[in-house]
Amino acid sequence: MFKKILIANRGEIALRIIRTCKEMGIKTVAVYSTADKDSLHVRFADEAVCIGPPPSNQSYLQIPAIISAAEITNADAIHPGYGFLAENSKFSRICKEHDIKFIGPEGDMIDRMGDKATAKSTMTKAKVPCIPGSEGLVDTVPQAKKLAKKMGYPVILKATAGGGGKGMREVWKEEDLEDAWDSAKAESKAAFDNDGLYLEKFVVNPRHIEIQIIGDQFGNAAHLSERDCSIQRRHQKLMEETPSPFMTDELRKKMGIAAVKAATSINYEGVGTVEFLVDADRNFYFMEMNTRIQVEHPITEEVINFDLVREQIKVAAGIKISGKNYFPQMHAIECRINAEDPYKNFMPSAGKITELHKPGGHGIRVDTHVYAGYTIPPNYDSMIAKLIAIAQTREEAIAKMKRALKEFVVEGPGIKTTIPFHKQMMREEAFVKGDYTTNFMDTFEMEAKK
Ligand code: MV4
Repeated sequence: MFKKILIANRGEIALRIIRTCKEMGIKTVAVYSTADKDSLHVRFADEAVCIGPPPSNQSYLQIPAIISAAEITNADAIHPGYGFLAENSKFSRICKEHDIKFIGPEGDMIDRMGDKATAKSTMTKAKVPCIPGSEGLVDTVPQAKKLAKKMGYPVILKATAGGGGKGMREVWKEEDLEDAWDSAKAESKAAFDNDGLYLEKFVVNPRHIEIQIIGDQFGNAAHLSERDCSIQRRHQKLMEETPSPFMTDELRKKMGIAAVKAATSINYEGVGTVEFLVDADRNFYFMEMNTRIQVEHPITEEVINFDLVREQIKVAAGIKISGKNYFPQMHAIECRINAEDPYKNFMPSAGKITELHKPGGHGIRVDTHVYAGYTIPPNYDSMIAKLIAIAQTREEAIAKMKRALKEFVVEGPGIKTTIPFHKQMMREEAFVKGDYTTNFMDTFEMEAKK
């Protein structure tokens, strides 16, 4: 097992990883930017190294500074968390060159799944159901038009380097294809310096359901059931739940088998997520694979009683998995509490938290790095806490979440949070019925403040 892990991240996920390391008897090294000098991950780690000024491209994304910090402190592994360098193939390779274990897949695996057209053709070959569309990239507008005509509109153009909706365009009729092509190409060139596009049939009103998987270094893989992440706004997830209210035992088995096939076909090592789109008839299609621990991993942990970070560290250290699949025994819902004003288009707010009360009690988990007196820096993402409610049934989980949201107090000059949004969600008819798709937020409006 590793003796010392450097955590190349900040915020709640850095704390989350440090906690598991402590339980495993592994020493920890925090890295931090000057904006985070008073952060809990710095205080809770055994050692801490300042790696630069507040902007992340000068600190949390500075590979040389992070590698130096690992070498100075004699860390034998680096956990990248999520975001920042978590899916950076170059970083994974550089860690390896320095004899530091990157807790995640090898560089080539990250590249293969990071290029969406390559990932898709890999999965097509492995017989994982994929959305009908081009085989690999499309080179010209006439080619795209020909294929779209054959499949029928609507179609969608996607950047192969994309993800998160960048460089993506829906096309509903042939006359709109050329403009969509030009703007998708320009956008992906600017964002990723890669303008490769592929084309798919557009799935109308789908659900986003992802399967958590784990693979070891010996070719074994297993699934840990699904998370429903359909409630998103501008490709940012707002809340997640498991099991999905749309799921059936039969569909879970089928999607689980497909996700395990996806993982074993590429000899996947580490924890990962296979994202699927599910249509109204419960057809499911591979969309993307994430090669990292995800923000929403705690809901899976809570319904299967399994520490994903612990198992992630174990497989990175070369320990075999049992290979058994896990099925939900409970219901869990996560609300992402962001420092954003839901009454003002989710505009980010930063500043000092002067008053904080975290909810607790039976079936409530709060993953957060904030405390009373903490100043939210403006440099990073706005998530300040994940509030998770766990119960025997979905109805009880909603009741617990409602109760916990009412207990949660985050106050400070100018600080707004998404707590009022989540309170309203817990009363929304479509949510309460579990009858929602990725289009849910398109028509959502905040009720007037009382
Ligand atoms: C799609 C789709 C419909 N049909 N592909 C959005 C981000 C990227 N990961 C893929 N996305 C989508 N791909 C086809 N063929 C609809 C979306 C999509 C979406 C997917 C998951 C969650 C939220 C979404 C919001 C808008 C569009």
